[in-house]
Amino acid sequence: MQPKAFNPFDAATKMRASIHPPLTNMPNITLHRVTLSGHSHRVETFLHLLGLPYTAVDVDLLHGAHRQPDFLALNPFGEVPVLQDGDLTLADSNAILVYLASRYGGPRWHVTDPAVAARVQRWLSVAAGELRFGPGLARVAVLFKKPLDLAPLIERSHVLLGLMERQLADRPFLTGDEVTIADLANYAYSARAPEGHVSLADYPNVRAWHARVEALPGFLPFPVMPVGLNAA
Ligand SMILES: N[C@@H](CCC(=O)N[C@@H](CS)C(=O)NCC(=O)O)C(=O)O
Repeated sequence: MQPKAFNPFDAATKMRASIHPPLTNMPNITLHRVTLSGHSHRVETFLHLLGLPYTAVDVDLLHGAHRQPDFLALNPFGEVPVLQDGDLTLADSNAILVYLASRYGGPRWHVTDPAVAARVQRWLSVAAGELRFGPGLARVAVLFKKPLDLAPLIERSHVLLGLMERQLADRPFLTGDEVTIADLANYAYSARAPEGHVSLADYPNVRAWHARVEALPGFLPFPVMPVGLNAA
């Protein structure tokens, strides 16, 4: 019997399938979210960019729905977003981004190069740290009239934005030439910094990066609120 001729296309298809198994069933995804939450937005916009269908459940934070036993069973931290994919329940926006990228993102979003993956992680940490407790918290203080001392939050936000400005001086996205989940994670709270009285006027590279993220096919806009520097 003749040995079967090597077909590079078959080999490549098999190799790809072993890394990214084809979706045999459409996923059954539910996103528990708040539309004004930047943490929710990063996940929801990624679902749109990936073209994944999902059911959205609005969690009524104002009336404490996130402290009820049914929600705490999904996330004991009592925070949105929470994503359910079939039997899997995941909390924490950045963890969800990592999951979606590796489960559904294909080579476009699933970073395998160790150095690039580390750079992505570094900026996910910034999103969970400096961004959340700088422009994120300043916005929360203004939008939800929280009794927080705004001045140090504004100061902290400008330190971060200055750093981002320099980072984006010679690259289109935070980690290099390609968009990654790190850009999605850092977008909403930096783009809406003016809602917390943090001006973006001195950060042209940051504003150009926002525009690049917004131009991604499928990008879901994050609401603009008439508060802070946006107030009439
Ligand atoms: N580490 C969490 C933080 C999420 C978070 O802070 N969510 C806010 C809304 S933006 C929340 O649910 N807060 C509940 C509360 O205020 O008690 C993540 O990345 O998902």
